[in-house]
Amino acid sequence: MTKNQKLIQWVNEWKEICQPDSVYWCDGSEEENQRLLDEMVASGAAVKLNEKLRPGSYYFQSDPSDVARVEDRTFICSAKKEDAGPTNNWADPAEMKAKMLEMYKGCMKGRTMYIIPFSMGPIGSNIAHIGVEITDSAYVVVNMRIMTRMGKKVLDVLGEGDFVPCVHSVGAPLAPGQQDVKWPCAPIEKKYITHFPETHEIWSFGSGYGGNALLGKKCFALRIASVMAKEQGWLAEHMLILGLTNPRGEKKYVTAAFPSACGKTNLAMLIPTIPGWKVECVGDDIAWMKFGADGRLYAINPEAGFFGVAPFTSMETNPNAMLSCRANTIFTNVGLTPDGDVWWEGIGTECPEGTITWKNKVYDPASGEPVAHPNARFTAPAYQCPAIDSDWENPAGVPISAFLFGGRRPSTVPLIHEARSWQHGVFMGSIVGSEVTAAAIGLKAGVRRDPFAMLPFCGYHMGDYFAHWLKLGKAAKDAAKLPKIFYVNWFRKDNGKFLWPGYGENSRVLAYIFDRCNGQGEAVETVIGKVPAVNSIPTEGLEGMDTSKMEKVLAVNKEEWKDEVALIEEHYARFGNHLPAELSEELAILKKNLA
Ligand code: SAT
Ligand code: MN
Repeated sequence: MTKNQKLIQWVNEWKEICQPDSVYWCDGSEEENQRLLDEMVASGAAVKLNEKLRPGSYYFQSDPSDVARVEDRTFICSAKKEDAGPTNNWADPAEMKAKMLEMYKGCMKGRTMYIIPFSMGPIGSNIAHIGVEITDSAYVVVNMRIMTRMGKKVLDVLGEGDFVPCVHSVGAPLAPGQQDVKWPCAPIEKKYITHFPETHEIWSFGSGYGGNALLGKKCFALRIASVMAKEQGWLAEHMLILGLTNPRGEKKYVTAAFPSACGKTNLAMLIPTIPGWKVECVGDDIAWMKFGADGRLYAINPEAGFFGVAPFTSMETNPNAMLSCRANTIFTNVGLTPDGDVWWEGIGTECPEGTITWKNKVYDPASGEPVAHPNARFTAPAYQCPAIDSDWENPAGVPISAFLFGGRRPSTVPLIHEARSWQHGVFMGSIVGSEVTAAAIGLKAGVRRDPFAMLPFCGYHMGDYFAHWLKLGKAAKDAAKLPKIFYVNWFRKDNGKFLWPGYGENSRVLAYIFDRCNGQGEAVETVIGKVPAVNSIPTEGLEGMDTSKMEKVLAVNKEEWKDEVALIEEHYARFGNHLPAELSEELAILKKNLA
């Protein structure tokens, strides 16, 4: 197994606290995986899907109270409150540990404690890091096996080395003889997703769903990794990574950060509409980046699978995602059809009669309730994606030529604009935001700022995070080798109608970005940065697009940007004296340009 004393001792400590019936070290093998799945089918926790329609795939329904990440139960427990910053929930680490230790006491009674050694990133990559998750959920084990590299091979490379300890319990001990439920979890007020940034620890209690429970993803690869990245001079970002090849066979990689509901997974797996271009996927959610010996930034996808939103994924919107989950996939909270396949809203077919909803009822169209929960997910191995990049597991990573930021903005923000400098690009990242409707998430309607799309994922003070980005740019051996920074907006509207078709047509914007990175493509200086000359984005074959529409989608309206400045000032006020002077300077430049 392992000779790692820290690991052995840590597991023993938690065994004493949680009092499981048994402790099981996961080896990551096919046999182990199949046994756990068979056990869950036998217990009623899972349904095996039709082997002909959906080979090797399983179906789960969560408890109706446990369906998504719980941001208001998520904490950054830094020693000083100030270090968590205004965008995180903070709690005192000693108090939080004392409270949670009480909850962890005996929390695994009647259950197995699984030990999951996992690598975020290709095993042995110098950008990768190792974690070990303790959990009492077999569902977590089988998901972690898809989402990470997991098992014995990880212990082998870990040796006596260091790892990020991740503790997870569903918080539902079983009394002797007590029958388990299909999806054990604790009530909302007992759910805690906590991070201890100084000691790089993660403690999670009470939820079995997604990022609350699969601790390698948001908890480690973003919140704790962002802290490690600041300490060690690299980047842990909420970004997709894609490879772009032009008709001459030249290839470049770009990453992109968008708030949720902006089509990030769709962009990661996009099928270009412009002839001769190719997009390949390295990752759809997270990028870890370090400088290589040549002075360029290299990125790896720390994950090994996709934890994708199912509803409205279809052969129309994202065929590569549909094909990624054609087999060997875990489906959670979608519908189950009478022939043993899955169904969800927007899948592109009629709902078969007799389909079972995520709430385990026969679907009744008259009920007004959906078949799939809006946050229903598929967990699918990345290697099954037809567009997976040949270098997606390259331990050295892929060299990044451009960063894209974006949001959902019906007005103000043009289809694309380019930063004048790294500092200006950091300014762009810091003001990322999406328009939300009041109904959607119970927020005030308007622009919800989500800097670098990291709002729920930055493990420390967001102002210090901006400073880290600025510092990283200054640390570059050769500034000319830093990625160029662009801001895109696929969602601009005119008279209530989208001006840009989006989806595969976004390849036209990617082609322009590619050319800019080659010192080509035409840009004009505006008050907000460089905007393409109207004819420099290829629009041949794009129905309904003409010069006047292109002018509208690229327009920079000074009055709109004056309103935007007021909103940026309000946004920046939150960061107090942690806001880097360079960003105030960029805002001042924008104001001067608008005067
Ligand atoms: O549940 S996850 O955190 O993995 C996905 C998401 O909510 O972004
Ligand atoms: Mn994400």
